[in-house]
Amino acid sequence: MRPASALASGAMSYTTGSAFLEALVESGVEFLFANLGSDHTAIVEAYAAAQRAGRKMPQIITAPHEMVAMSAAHGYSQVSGRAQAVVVHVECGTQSLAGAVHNAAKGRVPILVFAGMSPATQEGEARGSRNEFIHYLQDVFDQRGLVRGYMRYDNDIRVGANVKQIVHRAMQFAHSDPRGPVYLVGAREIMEQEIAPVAIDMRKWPVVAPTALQAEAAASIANTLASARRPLVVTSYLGRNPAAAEQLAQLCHRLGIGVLESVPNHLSFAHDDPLYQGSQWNEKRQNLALAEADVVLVVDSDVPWIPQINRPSASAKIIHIDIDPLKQQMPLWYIGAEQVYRADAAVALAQINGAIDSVKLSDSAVSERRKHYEQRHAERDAHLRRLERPSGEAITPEYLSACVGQAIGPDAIILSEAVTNFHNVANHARRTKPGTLMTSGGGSLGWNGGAAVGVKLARPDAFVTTMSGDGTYLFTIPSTVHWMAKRYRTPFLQVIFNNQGWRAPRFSAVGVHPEGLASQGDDIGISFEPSPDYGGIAAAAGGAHAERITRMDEVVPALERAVRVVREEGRAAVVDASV
Ligand SMILES: Cc1ncc(C[n+]2csc(CCOP(=O)(O)OP(=O)(O)O)c2C)c(N)n1
Ligand SMILES: [Mg+2]
Repeated sequence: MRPASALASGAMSYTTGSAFLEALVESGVEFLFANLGSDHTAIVEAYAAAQRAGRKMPQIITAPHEMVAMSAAHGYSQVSGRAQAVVVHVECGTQSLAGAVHNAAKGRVPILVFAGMSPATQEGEARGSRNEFIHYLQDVFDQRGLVRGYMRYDNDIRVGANVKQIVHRAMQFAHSDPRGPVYLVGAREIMEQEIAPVAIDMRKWPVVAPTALQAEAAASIANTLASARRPLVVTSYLGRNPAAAEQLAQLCHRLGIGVLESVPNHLSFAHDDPLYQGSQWNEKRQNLALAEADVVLVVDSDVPWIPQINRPSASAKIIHIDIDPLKQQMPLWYIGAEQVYRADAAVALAQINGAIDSVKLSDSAVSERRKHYEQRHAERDAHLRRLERPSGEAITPEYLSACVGQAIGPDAIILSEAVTNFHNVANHARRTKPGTLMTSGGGSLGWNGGAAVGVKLARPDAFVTTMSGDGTYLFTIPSTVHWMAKRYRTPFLQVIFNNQGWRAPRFSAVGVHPEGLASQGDDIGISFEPSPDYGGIAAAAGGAHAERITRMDEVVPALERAVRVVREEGRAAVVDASV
């Protein structure tokens, strides 16, 4: 490394904080989702100096709540693949990131989180030494331990001299498979330390190249699929990489393979493709396609089935391809696969497609398989359309989901956090393109609002819609979300399935105690009566357009008004629908 004289010239004082910000710019960070505190003096000062000097900096996005900051970075990363920075206040700001840390880890979403640490001196030994009472209270023994179980990498910036290398190493972890969040901390005196600028050659900090199958493995999988009677692919998120979705479509069309999405967090296969066999969530029934398959290829899935309810037949051969086939962060995990491969889905599927060229295919077998799956697809489609039909006055989740899908069009992005209506969104919003339907990938509710802001920052031209439960809407911290949506001009449509509270905990209780007392309809602490004015919260915080609807005939006009407001007025809109 050589000193970069250009960086030093004219600098008032070049600190670890200055170098940290420069490293973010070098690694392509556009936004810094920030919730600042007394630990960030060096960063704030360096930022102001850089602005004064006209140097490029990430844009600061003020996030009044850390959970929303991290969810926004999560959304940004989901549609761009690129980690943004989240800056939070010492240990308590880290705790306020809350379940967004879980979501990023489980969803394998790259994000760089930085938190300061309480000053390490108290008598003025170095610039940044303790000068506020809070520095005594915020000093803890293991700040990184708060999130270590979720981070791909965590480190303490112990000296300023190599802070850039530490940031770039953290980013390598974040962007290399299995991707995910990373966490850096630095004490105030270290961030304030004056250092010599260091020039970084970004060609020397690449992401780890994707892993391929061994050539024999690709040929063996191609042969097994080609000679199967009922081959089925089960996936949950290979579509987060559109190239993998393309390869999957090619493979399935060529061989007549059905596709089942299990607890999908990214659309992986066009829902109108005749080979598409639907999705499975928490439905308490055996999936027919899974039961009938003799070869099941599981690619990129954390929960391909829930064996207590739904599983492949005992004689089915299971092949598993995943970048993290051991699920190293899950204490209990096995699916009975006979062949397991660690590989990138897009690379592996392209290899299998390549290997098919040298497999002798039986045209009649391929066309029989295709016909079988097409028939099943058509039956499913007819069934879904029957469910979507309006009947009576009340709004059904199926009808609402279908209407939303139509009102926003095929290119709009849906962020679904619909909980007991996850399957209704997946089944009836009729998405056809990878990238147009996603969930958080985790289970800590409250991602969708912040994520919508992040998705809009990454893709300003996209129409973004969130579909969530009423309970989940409150988990998003809507006052913060809608203030940010207004301030940063990231309008989106938020559709709420209002079923007067939390339905999922009742389902869970009844699932374990079918004849139990909770099943008998008593209030078990899950009702949101009296119903909050959900749209009113967003209107007060961010001037959002608010609609509250209770009848079937109100759905289409309300959605049309809301879509128009988002598109033409650039304001967010909330449609609170009683279901
Ligand atoms: C942060 C967090 N807290 C609690 C839960 C447990 N939980 C799972 S579903 C649910 C209810 C969600 O309510 P709502 O969004 O209204 O969906 P509904 O169950 O009514 O479909 C709760 C509290 C969770 N998953 N995440
Ligand atoms: Mg609810």
